[in-house]
Amino acid sequence: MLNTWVASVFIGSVLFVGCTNDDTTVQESGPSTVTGELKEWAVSVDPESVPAGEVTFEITNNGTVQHEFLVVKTDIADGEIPVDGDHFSESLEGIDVIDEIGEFDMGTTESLTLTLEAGKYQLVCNIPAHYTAGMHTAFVVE
Ligand SMILES: [Cu+2]
Repeated sequence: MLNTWVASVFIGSVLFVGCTNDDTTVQESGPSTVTGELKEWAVSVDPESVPAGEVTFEITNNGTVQHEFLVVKTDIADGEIPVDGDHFSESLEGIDVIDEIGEFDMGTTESLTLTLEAGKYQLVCNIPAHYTAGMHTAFVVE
């Protein structure tokens, strides 16, 4: 019964898109916003999973040096992407770098909006030595 109800709400929101922005009951299937932080040496985001579709990452560099933010689709376990020297190759088999926020300054926030399909992801910084130092976190799109 609940599934039928959710489906009809969703269909209704598609038919009347733009007219029902105050309807919070469709929030789970709508665009998602993920806020996150980069610092030495960690990546943290909230929430850690979102429904498939449009996702906006709002990422703040709270570190003391520049960092970057890569969205990587991969089934490889968090932190286990094989590195070649001090970082991993972004054309490595088994990973798909969907997009990135290039290196940006400490104390600033950058945003990145993507359409993500279901799967396992890692959110990482691949500046030399940063990934192996701990700048990665698992992320799931359902
Ligand atoms: Cu970094």
